[in-house]
Amino acid sequence: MTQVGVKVGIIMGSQSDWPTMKEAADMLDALGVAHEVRIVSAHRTPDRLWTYGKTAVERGLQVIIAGAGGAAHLPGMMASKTRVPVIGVPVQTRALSGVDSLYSILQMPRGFPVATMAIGAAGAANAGLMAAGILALQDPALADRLDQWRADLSASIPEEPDRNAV
Ligand code: RP5
Repeated sequence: MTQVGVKVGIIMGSQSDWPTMKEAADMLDALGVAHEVRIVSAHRTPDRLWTYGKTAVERGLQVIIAGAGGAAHLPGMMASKTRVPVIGVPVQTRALSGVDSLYSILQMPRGFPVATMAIGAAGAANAGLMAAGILALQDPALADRLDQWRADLSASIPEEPDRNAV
């Protein structure tokens, strides 16, 4: 279903990717960025991938966050289908710890870039921040919220470690 005004699409290859990709959604929620969330698999639902990519521009999407694991072709295939910038999140896998996902997403051929994040939850959270940063270029209120979020994070870091922590 098309939602008016949604500029960020979060897509993932499987329901099993949600615990990771939720980090991106949570970050966007924290920054007040409307987004949609879909399961779009390069291998299991290729027609869905094609339609999503083909309609992304006309639907007003400005950033797509794509997470997948293993033979993680979703971000790259989406980048092939639309000029909307794609941020790739390598989901951590059990067999190869996500190195397979990372390489699958990172090694795009010249001409079709995917902005690849770190493996797993940190990468997904950073994808949300990256998407917000891109939108903030044209949205001063969002820019203020992002600046505040960054300042709050910096302020939360103690100058000295807790020596009793284990
Ligand atoms: C990929 O295969 C998905 O992105 C997921 O990370 C992985 C495993 O999917 P499931 O078998 O858990 O559905 O397409």
